[in-house]
Amino acid sequence: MRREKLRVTLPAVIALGSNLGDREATLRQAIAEIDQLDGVVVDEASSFYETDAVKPDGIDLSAPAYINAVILVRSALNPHELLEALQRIEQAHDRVRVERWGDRTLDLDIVTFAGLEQHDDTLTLPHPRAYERAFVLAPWHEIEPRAELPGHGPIAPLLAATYESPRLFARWSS
Ligand code: A4P
Ligand code: MG
Repeated sequence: MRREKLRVTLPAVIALGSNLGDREATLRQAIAEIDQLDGVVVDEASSFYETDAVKPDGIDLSAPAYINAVILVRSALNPHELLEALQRIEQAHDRVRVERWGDRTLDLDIVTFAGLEQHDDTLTLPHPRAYERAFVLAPWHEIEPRAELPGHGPIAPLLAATYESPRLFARWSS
């Protein structure tokens, strides 16, 4: 008898960001930890991009720059379970929440989950600001150029309309 369990997985896009500590090492560890989650597989990871910190008032060149990346995953967890799992990984990396959009060792956001559009107290899908953020769209476009953001359409023109310029920092394989 085959003991293999059938499990339905759905595709999701996760954005990673860090602007404190060893940023690249933190993101590499976080990607490995996401891949080790029961019910989540990482299919693809973008390069690492260095990006100027965006604060509620705009770009803040006095804040430490971020390293950002995007990964494509398949998830047997539902969106809220995935969010909770990502928040546990953030906590394990000593994430401290002080101010909105404040500096952080690790930020993990669900950009899209299986094309869903939904909103409640803890989760908004797709991520409400992804459509205007080069630090999400540039790494995502690198690994999935024909992707679409639910409610906003193809990401290529969305990326072209942004003003920030993410700088290639390191290749995934380096
Ligand atoms: N939440 C709702 N929807 C989602 C979602 N799709 N994914 C809730 C993840 N979380 C979601 O997030 C606050 C709450 O959002 C969570 O408790 C969750 O229930 P948080 O991570 O605690 O705080 P935050 O990240 O400071 O807030 P926010 O508003 O999510 O910030 P953003 O929009 O993620 O922006 N500049 C550069 N260059 N690179 C960056 O990565 N990141 C931010 C954070 C600001 N500036 C940046 C970058
Ligand atoms: Mg966040």
